[in-house]
Amino acid sequence: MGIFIAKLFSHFRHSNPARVVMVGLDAAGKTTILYRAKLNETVLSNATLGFNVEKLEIEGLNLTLWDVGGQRKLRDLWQYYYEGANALIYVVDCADRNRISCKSPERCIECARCELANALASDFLSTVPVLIFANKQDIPGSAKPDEIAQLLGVADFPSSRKWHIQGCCAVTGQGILDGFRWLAANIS
Ligand code: G3D
Ligand code: MG
Repeated sequence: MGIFIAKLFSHFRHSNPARVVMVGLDAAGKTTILYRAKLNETVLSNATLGFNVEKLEIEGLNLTLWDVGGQRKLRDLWQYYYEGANALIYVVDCADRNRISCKSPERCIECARCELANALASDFLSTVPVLIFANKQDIPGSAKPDEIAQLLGVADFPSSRKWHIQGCCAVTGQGILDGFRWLAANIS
């Protein structure tokens, strides 16, 4: 009986890949992360004007990873990708200190902190785990994951929210697999 259930479960895992949506400001490194995870290569990317999507298998987790363009005029479109999402990946350029947090009491449409808050306000994302890639750790002076936690205000997340900040460098791949391991362990 146990073996039957395990087979059934693995069948469903195989046939129903998790839907993972990846957003973040333009030039944060989303497309570089997508192809690092898919091909283990650095792929030269132009600004993503729509989206890129790839099927991946990482740590036994089958997923469809949507990399959605992050330019300002495209961010209103992020909400259309959230329905049915099983997880959100949010990518931050830790070297671009001017755009991490605006410190304004109002939500702006310029900084990573406010755009993350806008995203997490979606009903479709209310219960999904959030993996934050603190990218570009190779650049001297970039904010470390602890500082990113503070700048993004993760302490204000509801206690029910599963979240993790993973320092990484998409061009070398450092930290990327660790991030997806956390996702595989926390996605339902
Ligand atoms: P986006 O998809 O979020 O818009 P991209 O971002 O993946 O297109 O990356 C934007 C630029 O940042 C690219 O450089 C890319 O090589 C670079 N980049 C991505 N990740 C890292 C990283 O971890 N470290 C460093 N140093 N650079 C990174 P170009 O020059 O092609 O614009
Ligand atoms: Mg891109």
